[in-house]
Amino acid sequence: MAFTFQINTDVEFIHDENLLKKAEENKPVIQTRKVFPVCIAELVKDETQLNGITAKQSKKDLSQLPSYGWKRDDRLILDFGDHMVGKFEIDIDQTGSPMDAPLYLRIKFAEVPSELEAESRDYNGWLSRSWIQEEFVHFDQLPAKLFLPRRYSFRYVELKIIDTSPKWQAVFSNPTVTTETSADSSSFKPLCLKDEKLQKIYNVGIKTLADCMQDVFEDGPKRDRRLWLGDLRLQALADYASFDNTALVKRCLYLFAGMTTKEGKISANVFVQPKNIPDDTFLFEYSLFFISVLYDLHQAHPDENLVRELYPIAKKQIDLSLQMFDKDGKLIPDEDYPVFVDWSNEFNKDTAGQAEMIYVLKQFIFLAETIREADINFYREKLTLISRYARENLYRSERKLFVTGNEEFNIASQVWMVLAGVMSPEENREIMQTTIREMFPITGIATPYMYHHIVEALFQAGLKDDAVTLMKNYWGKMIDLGADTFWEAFDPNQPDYSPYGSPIVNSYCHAWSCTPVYLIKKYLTE
Ligand code: RAM
Repeated sequence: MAFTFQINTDVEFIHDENLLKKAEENKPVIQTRKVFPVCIAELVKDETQLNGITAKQSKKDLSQLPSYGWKRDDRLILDFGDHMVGKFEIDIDQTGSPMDAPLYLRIKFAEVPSELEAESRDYNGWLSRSWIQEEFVHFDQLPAKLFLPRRYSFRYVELKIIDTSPKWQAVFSNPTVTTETSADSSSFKPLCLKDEKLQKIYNVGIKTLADCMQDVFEDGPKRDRRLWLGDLRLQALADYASFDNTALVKRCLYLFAGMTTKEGKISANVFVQPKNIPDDTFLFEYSLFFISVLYDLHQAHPDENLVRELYPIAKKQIDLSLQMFDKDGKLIPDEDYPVFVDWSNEFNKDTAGQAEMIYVLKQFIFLAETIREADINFYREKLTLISRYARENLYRSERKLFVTGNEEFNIASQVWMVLAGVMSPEENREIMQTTIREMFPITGIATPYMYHHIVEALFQAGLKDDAVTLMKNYWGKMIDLGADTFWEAFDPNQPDYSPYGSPIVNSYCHAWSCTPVYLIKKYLTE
């Protein structure tokens, strides 16, 4: 894992108030719902489940909750039965002698059971420990209502009694979550699939997407809780295949379009609280994917006016990226504007980046044609040049694979060149068949983001069975390990792997993993 922080505080941004007003006009209504736990749970060891831990129903009966007294070191784990995003409250009283000391409580929210076993003091990862969903509260008087104003992402809530006093115990009642989402399920009809495993994958994908649909398409409701362009692209595709909330996609496009750098570059992510703020992080293809999101939206719901309105911003991304290609059409990577492709930095990304440019340039030319732009020959010529460079210099016909960097052959190069449609359909098929033969089972990839692109490339190359098998082996395995929503990171070869060294900061409901919703609808039902 080697995604690194960027600090670019000297970058100047512009705020286009006209575009940001449109982002505001497309602000979604947040739907709320009251949800109650399904049982009191306890943790048990289970090697078949994530990190070797699962939660099972306790002998304590939830309906009797107000009759139980809780003392020092007791742990009450409430299981809400499914993944929740929302605000938690519970009534607290006491039983026994008068309250001769305060109640001191620790409250933990966990998306998966193993988060409850991890102690925050042991966390030493590179991501902020402030993401750990844990609070400490004192109550000087009871009865009282505990209402936590923060929105949490969880299935389990643990109330650990740090102390009462030997004379009295705490009593809990009415635990409730008010869930929040901007996904409107009322008019959405989920797919019914014959294949049971695919149906489960699809259902969990829908839940993942819905829980990430908030004021913007968040990447993860636990973390980072913001709008990332790379995640948005995939969420929007899954959204058209399900809830079809186009206003939310438009809102996100306007947010990125309304806050570029002075030179016109789009940030990799933006914040919308306490006000609209672009992050000072830039990724080569995340900026370019602004074009892909606009293209995909236009495919799903043609809107020439929107394309015309956002075209200058789209064009700027292409123009800035074209400056990174030499006269032969070769991408010269810039470490200040890195090609992302995947979190791993253990492989060379130059060829994948070259392919991503081709992929987006084609979409850009389509958009330019849509609005009858006069001056697009320049871009057509660039597309020819960059594609020719890929075919003539990066393709090794004797191996039926693309090379990258210093004679390296990796999976990302093949996948992105296939998605970019650089070679003929027959050659694409050969490339993916060679990839399966030489690079499967996949190693060193831990993001559903990269797995998504591998599966889609298999579908595009006509290898439907292989695509379905990979989808089942990857997303299906998360379900086997207990997933209610799909995870930010998962390496099937080492299921316990966390990019941060501890599950407590992993996001177990992460947007870029919801794509089976799109893949199943597009490639298996249409
Ligand atoms: C992480 C998040 C986000 C992703 C970036 C690149 O911070 O998981 O979803 O897009 O990496």
